[in-house]
Amino acid sequence: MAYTTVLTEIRGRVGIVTLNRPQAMNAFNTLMLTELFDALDNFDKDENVGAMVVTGNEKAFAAGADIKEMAESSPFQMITQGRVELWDRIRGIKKPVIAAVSGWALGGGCEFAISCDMIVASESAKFGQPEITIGIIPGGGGTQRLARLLGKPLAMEMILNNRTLTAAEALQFGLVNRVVPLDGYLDAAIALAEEIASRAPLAIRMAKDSINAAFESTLTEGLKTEKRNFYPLFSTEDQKEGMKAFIEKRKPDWKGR
Ligand code: CO8
Repeated sequence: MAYTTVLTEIRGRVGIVTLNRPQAMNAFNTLMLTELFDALDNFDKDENVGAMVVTGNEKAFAAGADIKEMAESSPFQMITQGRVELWDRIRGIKKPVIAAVSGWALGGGCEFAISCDMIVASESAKFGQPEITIGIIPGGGGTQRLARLLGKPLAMEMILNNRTLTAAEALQFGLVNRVVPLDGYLDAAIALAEEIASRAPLAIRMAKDSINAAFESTLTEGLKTEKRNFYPLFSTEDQKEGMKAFIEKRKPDWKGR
């Protein structure tokens, strides 16, 4: 597929999408968002892909929504053009998505990164929600996800007062999985994705769905979702193979069925 604002490649069983608007600090215009989610949807359907990595460049993961594109918009246009809804497409991706973040992850860039399933950051990564400085608030889920991930006081400070988190702070507060030197962050993200992609595909899918339920529901509802995802795995060849391989002291050969 020929995209103009993202680059795609498959390495091993990992689908990689690179945001590619360096002249605009990878700000998300409508085209880049559409191409990003089309690429992720295609990888999601591709049996040769087990996990995905989304990255930017060393200076910027993404500096948010494209301010120039929306500067003159009315509320009516913001609604009818469906730009805000585009961000929700990340919730439809069933395979694990890892954000490999270096440099700025601001506004929608931070919101997209925290919508992914895991984040591997370079030492230079910086996370922030500067919308308040341009007279708006986050619209891609930042108020909800940061409050859940970081708690109220820090989410308030980031969103109300443009507090930026360094990579070290993001690690300390549990926003990212690991911080890696600049020259290795992308390889580290791909290695993590490759490891996850080597595991039983259906169980990975059920695990992601179950963990996400923890952010959507009460404990009782979430536990029901976990059970709904747990029992059907006993009808898969991979469950039989996984347990047999354990007993026979060998590596399992996953079939994804
Ligand atoms: N939108 C459009 N262009 C941008 C953006 C952006 N978000 N960020 C940077 N650029 C452009 C600059 O305008 C500049 O272009 P030009 O060379 O034509 O002047 C180019 O990228 C390089 O940027 P700088 O010269 O500013 O580079 P610096 O290294 O000095 O600064 C920063 C880098 C700190 C990243 C700075 O560019 C900046 O602060 N950017 C804006 C960050 C921001 O406010 N983000 C929030 C945007 S709003 C948002 O994300 C809301 C999400 C809501 C989701 C739903 C919406 C539909």
